Amino acid sequence: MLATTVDILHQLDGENGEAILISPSDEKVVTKNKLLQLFQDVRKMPVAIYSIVGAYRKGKSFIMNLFLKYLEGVAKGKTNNDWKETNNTNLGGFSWRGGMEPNTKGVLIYSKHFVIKNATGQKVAVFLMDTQGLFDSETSVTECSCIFALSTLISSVQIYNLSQQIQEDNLQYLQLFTDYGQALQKRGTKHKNRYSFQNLLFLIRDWPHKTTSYGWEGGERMLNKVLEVGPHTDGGLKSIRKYIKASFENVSCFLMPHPGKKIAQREDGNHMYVDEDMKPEFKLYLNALAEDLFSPQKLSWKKIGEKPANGQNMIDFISATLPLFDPTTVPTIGTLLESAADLTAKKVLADCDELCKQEWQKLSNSTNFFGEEEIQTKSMEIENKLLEHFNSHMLLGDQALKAENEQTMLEKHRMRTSVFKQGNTEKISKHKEQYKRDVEAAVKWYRDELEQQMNRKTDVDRFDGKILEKLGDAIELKILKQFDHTHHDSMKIKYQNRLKEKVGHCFRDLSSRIDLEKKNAKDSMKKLTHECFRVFKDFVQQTEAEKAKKDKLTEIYNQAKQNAFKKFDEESKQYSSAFTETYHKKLEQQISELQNTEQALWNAQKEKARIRFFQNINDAQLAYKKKKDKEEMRSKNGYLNPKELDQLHKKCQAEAEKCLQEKFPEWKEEKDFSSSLDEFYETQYEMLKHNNEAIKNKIILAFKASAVTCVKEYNYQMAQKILAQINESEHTKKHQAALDQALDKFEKSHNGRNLESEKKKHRKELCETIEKEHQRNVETLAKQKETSMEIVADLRGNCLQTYMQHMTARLANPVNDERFIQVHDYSSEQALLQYDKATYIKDEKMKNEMRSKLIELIEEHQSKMLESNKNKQITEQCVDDELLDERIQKKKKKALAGFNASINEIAQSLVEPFQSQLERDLQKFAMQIKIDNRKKQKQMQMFADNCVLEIYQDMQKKCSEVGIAC
Ligand SMILES: Nc1nc2c(ncn2[C@@H]2O[C@H](COP(=O)(O)OP(=O)(O)OP(=O)(O)O)[C@@H](O)[C@H]2O)c(=O)[nH]1
Ligand SMILES: [Mg+2]
Repeated sequence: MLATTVDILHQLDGENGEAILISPSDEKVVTKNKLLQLFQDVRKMPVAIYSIVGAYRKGKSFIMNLFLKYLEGVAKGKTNNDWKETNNTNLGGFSWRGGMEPNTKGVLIYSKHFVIKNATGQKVAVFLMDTQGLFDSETSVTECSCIFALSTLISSVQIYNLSQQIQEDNLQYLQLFTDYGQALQKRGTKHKNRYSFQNLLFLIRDWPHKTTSYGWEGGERMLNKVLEVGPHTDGGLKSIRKYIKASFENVSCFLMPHPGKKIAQREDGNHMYVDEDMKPEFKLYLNALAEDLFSPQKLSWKKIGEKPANGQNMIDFISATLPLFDPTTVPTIGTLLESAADLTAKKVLADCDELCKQEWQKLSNSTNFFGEEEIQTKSMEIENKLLEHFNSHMLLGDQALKAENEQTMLEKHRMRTSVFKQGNTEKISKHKEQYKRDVEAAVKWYRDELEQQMNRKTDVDRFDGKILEKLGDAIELKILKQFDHTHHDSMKIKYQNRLKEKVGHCFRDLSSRIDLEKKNAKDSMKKLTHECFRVFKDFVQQTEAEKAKKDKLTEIYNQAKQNAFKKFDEESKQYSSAFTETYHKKLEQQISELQNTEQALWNAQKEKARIRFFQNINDAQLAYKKKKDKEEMRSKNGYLNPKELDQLHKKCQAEAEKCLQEKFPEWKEEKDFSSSLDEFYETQYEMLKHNNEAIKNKIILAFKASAVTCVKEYNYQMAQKILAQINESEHTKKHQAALDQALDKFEKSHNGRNLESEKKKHRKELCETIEKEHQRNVETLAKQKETSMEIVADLRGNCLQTYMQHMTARLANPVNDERFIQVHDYSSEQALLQYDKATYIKDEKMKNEMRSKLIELIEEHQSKMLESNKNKQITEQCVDDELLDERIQKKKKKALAGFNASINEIAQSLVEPFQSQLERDLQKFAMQIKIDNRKKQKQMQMFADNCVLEIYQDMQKKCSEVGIAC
């Protein structure tokens, strides 16, 4: 049994560690204290525990002490072989010694840990564990199993210390111990590692075969060979190997050379350590092994539940594990024979179970399902096979053991049978579930696929039932084919039918959904069409007044239509144009029908209104004309300035519109009506303007005619005055009076309203004309005066000539003075009488002046004649009076003839232009003023006479210039 006390087996030389016994027999407190002592300092640090186990007296404690030495050396900074201090003969930590007697007792952990960083730099507390040697005569298989199992459970690395080779029994024991450990582990721990144990190192001591190199390399070769499962490997061995591989996370092997005789053959109790005693080869591989085992790369920490265990975890874990190995309750294992029998039984049972498992597995692997009877038959068959195998292999052990194991085997078989049954049932239900899932998946796929494909269709195709049917059939065919291909058992038909049924449901569901969708779509389109039509109607109604007023019917309809279709397009976006086309057309038709009806109605109304308008427009026009006539009457057909004319037109227009408004108030709302009235207004206004213009022309003509009349009258008056041979101042007075009279008459002839400028213009022209006439008259008067003086001079000359003739005639012969005075008086009287008789000289003043002058001349001639008479008296014989008379008469005749010829010639040339001028004027007067022709002619005659007089006077003057006496 394991040691029950804490033994400080060996105190290292001066070192501060101790080997602490871990025993299940300890009180909990003791164990706790020991564990605290061990792991107190590394409660939070991952822990690695290196354990060694194996047959007694094989150098386990020795090599663990060397590892301890190595670790301490490393801790002190020593490397390679330096750690083996040659002068130090102490090798301690764990108790070791030479001799045959077993030494180490129980499971011991060295209290001092060594902190080593692993490959990731994490600190790991390394502990070393030594165990009691196995297989000595005092240690039972149970104890061996406990030692092995406990140390393997606690450690992270288990070194299976073997001598010279790995024997089959080593493996069998290994299986036994690990099996035992696993069984206890299962009992006690809740932690589940993938592997039961972590690292197993086969450390082969004293490796004798030189052909295989020491160390890891040889160890690996050795291990492969041992653990290899060949075709000829015994079934039991195979299972051991598999078992080992399956139980340990990592299995490795290291071949150690022999340490040398001095080490191997030391005396009993000798634990003196001399480095030189070890063969260099041994030292070399020892060093290599220590370096590798504790290298950061190979450092292996303890795992609990797959997690790194720290000191605290180890306290808990070991505390929980130790009670499993309580000697009073721990399961016992018999002797080796018993164990062998047990092992055999165990193996046979395991083989039978494996066989059983395989048999049932074959059936399980089959896709078929089995009924109750079928399973019973199969079970019997397998049982027979198992019994056969059991009887042929269960060679060790007594009958009781055999019977017991046979029962166990059969029990296990029954258990497996029921497991199979359960599995079969589960398989059936799983299969059913799978079928159900497959059916569901297929149905889902069918539904999704059908829906997706249908969703990709346009709404028209989507609503076409035939397309859905065709698609549904195609997809159904596809999934049934797939289903048929996937399943190959008796259930298939049933679930295929179920699939068909569900697919049918699915199809009907989608079909009815699409039908509903179609119905909804149609309904919503109908509703939309209706709403859009309402939009159209509302817009038309809202603009009713506008429509009537402005004749915007088409524009309004277009706008309303645009609004309606805009709404239609926006709200039917979700549908294709192919689907909405029908409704679009329907809306169009509705709108068109309404539009036509409205248009017809509107046309009728319009026509009615037109008829009414034209019935009333005549009255309006009449009202206009009446007003116009009235206004014209009021203005006495006088000329109107543009403003007045416009006002008149507007008044008339207002009258017309008033009339229209009374009879047909809606007339303004119709553009045609107002425009036709506008045309009338325009014509009327043009006529107004034309008439006004004619009035203006008439007035202007009247102005002109009046001016001409005034000029004529002026001329007439002035001609009278001129003929009367008035003097200049009188003439000026008369001119002013005649001018005033003419202007007064002109002024009175027309009031000149609205044509003041024209009147002024014509008045000015009149003044200018009269002024010209006046100037001419002044000239005429001046000429007349001149002519009168000439005439008077001529008269005076004639009278003087008469005097002279009388004198000459009576004084042909010289007379006495008396006679002379008589003759003179008589001649003078005759001359003056002649002078006074001349009535054509109107200028009395001038006539008197000339008379006095005549008298003066007569007196001059009297004195001359007196003198001549006297002279005659003296020269009586000098001149014949008759001859003189004759000569004078001849000259007179010649001059008169010349005068007459000259008169004729001059008169002809001067009168003609005046005559034509007169004719033109008369014609003009006759045409323009339509006055009494006869009166005009008379006036013209007077004028012509006057002109003839002027011509005569002018001619007289010319005659005098050329020396012709008139
Ligand atoms: N042949 C041989 N002997 C060794 C070796 N290592 C140590 N020894 C010797 O074996 C003897 C037993 O050493 P221990 O270390 O006490 O052996 P143990 O396996 O711990 O023995 P128990 O504690 O009784 O199980 C000592 O005399 C050692 O010198 C080795 O590798 N080969
Ligand atoms: Mg020992």
